[in-house]
Amino acid sequence: MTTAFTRSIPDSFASALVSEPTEAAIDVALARMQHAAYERGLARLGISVITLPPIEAHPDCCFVEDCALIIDGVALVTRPGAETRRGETATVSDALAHRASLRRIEQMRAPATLDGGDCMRVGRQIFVGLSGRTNSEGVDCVRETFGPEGFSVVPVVLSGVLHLKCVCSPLGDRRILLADGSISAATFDGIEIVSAPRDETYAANCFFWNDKALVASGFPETRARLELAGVEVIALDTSEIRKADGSLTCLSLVV
Ligand code: CIR
Repeated sequence: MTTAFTRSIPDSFASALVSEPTEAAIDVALARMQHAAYERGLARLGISVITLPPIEAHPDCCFVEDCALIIDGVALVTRPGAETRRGETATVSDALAHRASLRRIEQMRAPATLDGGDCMRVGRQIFVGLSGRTNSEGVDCVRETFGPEGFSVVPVVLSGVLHLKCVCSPLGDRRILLADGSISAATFDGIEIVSAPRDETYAANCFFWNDKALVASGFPETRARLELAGVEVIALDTSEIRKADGSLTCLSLVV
């Protein structure tokens, strides 16, 4: 059975990093309920969940996706772009060290920086966003780690978004969900695209697994397009996670 790590939401979550603060404060209790529903969603997809304990000193610690890139039994523990998040990776690295399914664990070193949210694997390609969080040394490190495993690494220059996967996410090995008006479809040559309308960009980040997907609720057109493409949608309320610039893939790390 596939396993995913998540991390509980700390009391300090209300001080998570945000690019544009929302008027309403984060409701931490509600965020915890949404996180629990997410974990149940993973279970509905047939994924067994291991929940890591929160780290109070790191308000963003529930966004475990940013701490490692794991593909086909190889893990690269990242060096997150935000300095305040760098202390999150040690315990993720420790947890990964106990997974028998991993045959290699690498550690990213300075000056490289990379957030897992900037990485999207589609088949044998890994698209990596060059963002405010991920630099070219980070992209090089992904290439050094996964190139020998037969993956090609495609840098994607981003502007105006936190992470690559804020505007797109994989739907298996040959298809992606991509927000209209974000990245040019030409970047994803040979990959089938299901588009999300521009005014539903947030929903372009979904967690896809075996023809089902966890999708943010409140985005009817994206839901309809996914269903038309044969994806069974499990809708989840992410209001509080979103206030901290988080979305669905950010909350787990599939091993
Ligand atoms: C941050 O700014 O780092 C967090 N508040 C949000 C991280 C979201 N992670 C992701 O999209 N992979």
